[in-house]
Amino acid sequence: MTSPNGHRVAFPPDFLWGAATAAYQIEGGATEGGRKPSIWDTFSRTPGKVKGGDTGDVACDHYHRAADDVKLMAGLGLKSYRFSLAWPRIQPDGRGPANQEGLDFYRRLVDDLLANGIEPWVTLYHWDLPQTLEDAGGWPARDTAGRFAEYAEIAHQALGDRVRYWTTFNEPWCSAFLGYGSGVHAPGRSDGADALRAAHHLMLGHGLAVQAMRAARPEHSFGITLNLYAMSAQTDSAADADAVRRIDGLANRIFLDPVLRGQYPADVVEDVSTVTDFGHVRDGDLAIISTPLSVLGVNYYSRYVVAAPDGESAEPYWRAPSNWPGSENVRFGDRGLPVTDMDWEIDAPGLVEVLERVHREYPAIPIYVTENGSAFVDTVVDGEVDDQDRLAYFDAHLRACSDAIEAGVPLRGYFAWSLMDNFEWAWGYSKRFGMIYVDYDTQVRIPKSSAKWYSEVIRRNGLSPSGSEGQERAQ
Ligand code: IFM
Repeated sequence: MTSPNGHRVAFPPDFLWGAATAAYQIEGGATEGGRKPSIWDTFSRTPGKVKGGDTGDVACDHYHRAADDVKLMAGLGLKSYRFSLAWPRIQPDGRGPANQEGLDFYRRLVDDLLANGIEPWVTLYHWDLPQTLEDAGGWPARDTAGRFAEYAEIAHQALGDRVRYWTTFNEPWCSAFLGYGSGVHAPGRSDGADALRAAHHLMLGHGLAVQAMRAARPEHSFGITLNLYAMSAQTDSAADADAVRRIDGLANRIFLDPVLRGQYPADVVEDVSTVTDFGHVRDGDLAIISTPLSVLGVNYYSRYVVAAPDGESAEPYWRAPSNWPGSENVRFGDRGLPVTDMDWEIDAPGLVEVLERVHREYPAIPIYVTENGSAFVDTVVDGEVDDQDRLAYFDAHLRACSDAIEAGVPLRGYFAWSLMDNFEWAWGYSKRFGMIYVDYDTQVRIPKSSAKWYSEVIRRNGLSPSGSEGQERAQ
């Protein structure tokens, strides 16, 4: 149950307040410092793949403005900053020696964060596979898992004296199913069997990397970030309930079960049996994949409302390029709730459901919300951006976090997505998720009302009645 909006909410004293970004979405400097192309460079430069032909070549120019961006973070009072390392900056060909210039960039960033009292939280992979590894087969190829573990070791060795929090992957579902299933993300391939192979090798790379890093520094925190969805059936029919089971299996349990229980869900294996026989899974893989973790990162944005295939279709499930191999013609609906600029329904109670579910069904593990946020159309008026819609979204979801904590979920921190507007993948720069507005022509940054409000939330370690931090600060 979500608390009625409006009461005062206090968070635990050591709650970690942060904001998140990802390398390709903000850095730019695509050809600088020895960086070579990733699959997102190739994909975004391919006509028709990204809205408006946008690329991450310049993005928020964070590569040149990192020091100023850290000052902005410090001004907001962030306790932690979650960012990703660009594999093609650190190991430009995805194998072989490290690129010192790439490591130096991150070392400077980390030093700056620490000097400002901000805990660096590193994600090793946020979708930017070195193109050379994609050319060698990409994530459907088993070797990529080993390459990832090698890269993780290099990065951890170089930054492990300064960084304590290590996340292997951000949202491997997207890498596997958007990248190799429907192909709407890089590298733009569409084959259900490849998507399932990719998912397995991403998890294998995760397990191998955690083992390698933990062997070097067992005191560090190691985790993975999954994008998890609340699930509802469109109607109370048995067919819709089965459709929910299928999508829950392919969106949530296909990662949660192997990583936290060491097994694939039997019903999912059955659902995808027309697509793959899981011949790519070798003895011992699941033991590696389920290497114990210190934390689980949960990214939450919305709920899937799911309905069975249309009764008129001859074949209940058919094979086609899709995010949902084996369940291609499941239908997605809505609950008539207000939506963000992504058309995603705003469903804060869904976050409580997700957090409680993970805590109930999987082994006890500390949880962090590593992403949560919303895109809205922003306008600059007299040099200010008054994004009350985004502020309200954060307020509702933070109240949901508090409800989850009250219900006993070991939720230890929250990272707003995103620190600043950035390259929203196939949507290019057309969607703004930031608490800080970025003028892409001038690279001027403007903290929006939501940023000022969040800063107060952090300062008070809680929420005031009816989100009044925002009103107080915005006046
Ligand atoms: O921008 C993305 C981010 O890279 C991964 N999680 C979802 C965000 C919003 O779509």
